[in-house]
Amino acid sequence: MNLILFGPPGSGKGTQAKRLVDERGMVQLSTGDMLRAAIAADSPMGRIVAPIMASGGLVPDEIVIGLIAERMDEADAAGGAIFDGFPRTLAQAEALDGMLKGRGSRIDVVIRLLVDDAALLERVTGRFEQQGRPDDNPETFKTRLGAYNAQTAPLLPYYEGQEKLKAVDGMGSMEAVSAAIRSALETVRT
Ligand code: B4P
Repeated sequence: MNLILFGPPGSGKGTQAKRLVDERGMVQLSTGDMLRAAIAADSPMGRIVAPIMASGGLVPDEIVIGLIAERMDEADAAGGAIFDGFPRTLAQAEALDGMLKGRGSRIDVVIRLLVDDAALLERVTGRFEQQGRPDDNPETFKTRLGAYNAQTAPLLPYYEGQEKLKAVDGMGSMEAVSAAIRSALETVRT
């Protein structure tokens, strides 16, 4: 099964992706984690993306599409992938569909995590205080939420048109959200 975890920044995509990996043995493909690893390694690409991420903007499509393309073999080997934080633009969604089609595969379901803006701010502020991730400060968070609303939320009709979208209440505890995702996945035919 290939699934997309979809939602605004701080909605719990990464948190739930890791739980799904533990439960189902799928592979997590997180563009956010890949970009942070490139920054930590101080690679040429990391140096390009660091200021973009720190400002709360989206990294150029060609960079994140390239990162996902490099990791598609892992998804094949694991029998499916959890796309976490990707796609975030229509160009990324179309590229992903093309890559999967070329491998005789497809997205089976898009899980949309519903969390209100006040709870998002509370979560990322909490993480900022604990971990100091530069893009979690309240000002940058506003930019990230703006990017989500302007560039990523317009993908919802794309997946609705493909009848792949399932909304899940993301406001509960991590366990409650995992349980809701589990029930949503039970209804997916692959
Ligand atoms: P990401 O790394 O994808 O980060 P995110 O959207 O903030 O996080 P996520 O929704 O995964 O939240 P998490 O589980 O961590 O992106 C970071 C940046 O990378 C972007 O702004 C962009 O610049 C760049 N980028 C990444 N992918 C890109 C792409 N495809 N195209 C262009 N640019 C891209 O949870 C957040 C916090 O909430 C944590 O502290 C967690 O513990 C807490 N939490 C989670 N679930 C909770 C729950 N149920 N209750 C209470 N707290 C909870």
